[in-house]
Amino acid sequence: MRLTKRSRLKSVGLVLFGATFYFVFLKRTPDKNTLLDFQRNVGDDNDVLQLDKKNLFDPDHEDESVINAPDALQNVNAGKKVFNEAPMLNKYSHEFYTASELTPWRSKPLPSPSNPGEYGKGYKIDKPSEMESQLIKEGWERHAFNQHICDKISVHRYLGDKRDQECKDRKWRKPLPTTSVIIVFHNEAWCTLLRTVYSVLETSPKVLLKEVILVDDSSTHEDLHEQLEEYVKQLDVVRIIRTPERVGLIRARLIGAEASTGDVLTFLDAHCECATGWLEPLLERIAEDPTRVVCPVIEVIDSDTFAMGITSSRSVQVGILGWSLGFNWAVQKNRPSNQASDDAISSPTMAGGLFSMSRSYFYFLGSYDDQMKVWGGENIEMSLRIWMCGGTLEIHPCSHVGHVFRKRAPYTHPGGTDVITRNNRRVADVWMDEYSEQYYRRVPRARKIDAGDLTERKQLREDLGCKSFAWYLKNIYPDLYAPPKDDIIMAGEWTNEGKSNQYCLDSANPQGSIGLKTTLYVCHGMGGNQDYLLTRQGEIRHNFVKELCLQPDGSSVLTKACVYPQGQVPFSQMWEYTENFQFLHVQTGHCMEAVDMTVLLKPCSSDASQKWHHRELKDSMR
Ligand code: LR7
Ligand code: MN
Repeated sequence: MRLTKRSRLKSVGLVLFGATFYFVFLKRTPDKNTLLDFQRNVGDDNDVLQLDKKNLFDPDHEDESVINAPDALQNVNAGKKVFNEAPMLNKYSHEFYTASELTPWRSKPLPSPSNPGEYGKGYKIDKPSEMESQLIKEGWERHAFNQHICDKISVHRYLGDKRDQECKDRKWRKPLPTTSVIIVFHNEAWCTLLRTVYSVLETSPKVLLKEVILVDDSSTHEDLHEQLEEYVKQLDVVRIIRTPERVGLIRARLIGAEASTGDVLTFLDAHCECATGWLEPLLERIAEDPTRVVCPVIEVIDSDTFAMGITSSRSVQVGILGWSLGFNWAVQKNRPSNQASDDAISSPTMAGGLFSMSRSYFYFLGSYDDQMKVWGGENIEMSLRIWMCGGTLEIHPCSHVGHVFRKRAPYTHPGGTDVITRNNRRVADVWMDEYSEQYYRRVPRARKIDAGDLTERKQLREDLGCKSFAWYLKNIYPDLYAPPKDDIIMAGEWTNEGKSNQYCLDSANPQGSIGLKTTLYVCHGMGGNQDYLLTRQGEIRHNFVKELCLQPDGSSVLTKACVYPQGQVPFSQMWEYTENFQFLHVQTGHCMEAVDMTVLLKPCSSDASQKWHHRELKDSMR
């Protein structure tokens, strides 16, 4: 299982590698399909937001990315301006909903196990006919997932109830707030959109579901116009709102929120599937404390087979961020010992698409930055804002919602990559204080992009009396390490003399995976995969999305989790940059050598392929 996932990720890397090659050598402007692929490899700042997979976590495997649980689990940091709406539930609320009171808005047709995809199983066509192969191909092109398979699976499919027993046994306290479910989309496939809607209607208690609001962000696909309008008429809690022009997912969500009337806003992407009992845990947490923002466990729906599983509580991953402002997943170690498997888990960041938040708290906290366009950045912005301004961000292990993870965005990105970088710059400039420099170091070209007017968002931060980014680092995400200036001996890219200094050390690791082999790639001066720090402690650190350290395994040079500053730098991660420009590995006494397009650890020699020269990054102000 693990191996297949790993190797699948590797093959994704190769595809991306190809896209970059295409761009760098043919100097073509990337078109809409290669745009995101391009960013991922050269190291733009939105790479991990479009993770193709959420790797399944194996708690017994030491190589996983692991972070420490913060000490502060609760709302420890109320800002100056306090949100003082009384919670709906208090310690005297002892009444529970009965099962029949929680009857879903619509009942699910009985599943027939022989139907494709039932019980969350994947579906594969063994020997597709020529015509079928053509359909499959067209589906992938149009939606970046296997639409043909998606169409074969019932929009009512039953996922089974695979929750942990503790979750199944839970009773939910009364009264819970109502929610509006807001689903924004641009050119979504009919099968995923409708399955998202039905899964909401067929799993959400009628008493809790006020409405489902579909916000069509100016889709051009014909079926999403009258046909959809007609179709949803039969589902009387579902409404469609159309944006006047393509406004991007952030403003589309704002439009949906404005039109909604429920106590709580619940956002979902348009290719999700809610599992039994997903809503009650989210709403109960908010009813107890309206400053909690609660995410379900986001399950992977395979983009090829549409298989979907359920994660058990002990394997739930939380959201983190890297200095390039990319989002990623990690497992928390040292979870508080009194934490039960049906307790919410606090999370430093959220993926962004799936969460519930009290409507009034959403507006109290400044909703979204409406100057952010199309896609990206808003999830990190909101995560930082929640934590720094007095709220709590958490994941409830009893709430499970699937999401189709795609390898590329199937839609156009008006404004190209600059728009995403601009969104991220707005996050860095408003929320990161002096640490914004860490972002600019990773994404040097961001300095040249105009972030627009930030006055309002800075004023919001001031008005809410939010804490500093340093506070966030210390209390919420202590594992995001920024080596102090004095510890950095040299930072930038490393060219290889044997390759005429045209090729650089390259992690080929846009997703921050652990255990990948270091490679060579044509120097691009843009940081990202080619940004390395040599530290006073002797480490070669690399952080594009995650803090990683170079550590050999046999003759390969791998990116591994750093040990310092939690512990001493191990000999296996200690390097010396010699006066002959070699990277000497202290433990083995061997040197890094460029061999073809790879980097290997070899006995030291005076060969030019072992000479590495430091070069500052383009656009860098250091
Ligand atoms: O211009 C647009 N207008 C839209 O309405 C672009 C997109 N959209 C819609 C789109 O149809 C979809 O329903 O917005 C929704 C999200 O877009 P995706 O599915 O292309 O985004 P994603 O799943 O790749 O990206 C994640 O990060 C985004 C950053 O802006 C959003 O926060 C997404 O909601 C978010 N998705 C998730 O959190 C699901 C888990 C993925 C992970 C990790
Ligand atoms: Mn999505």
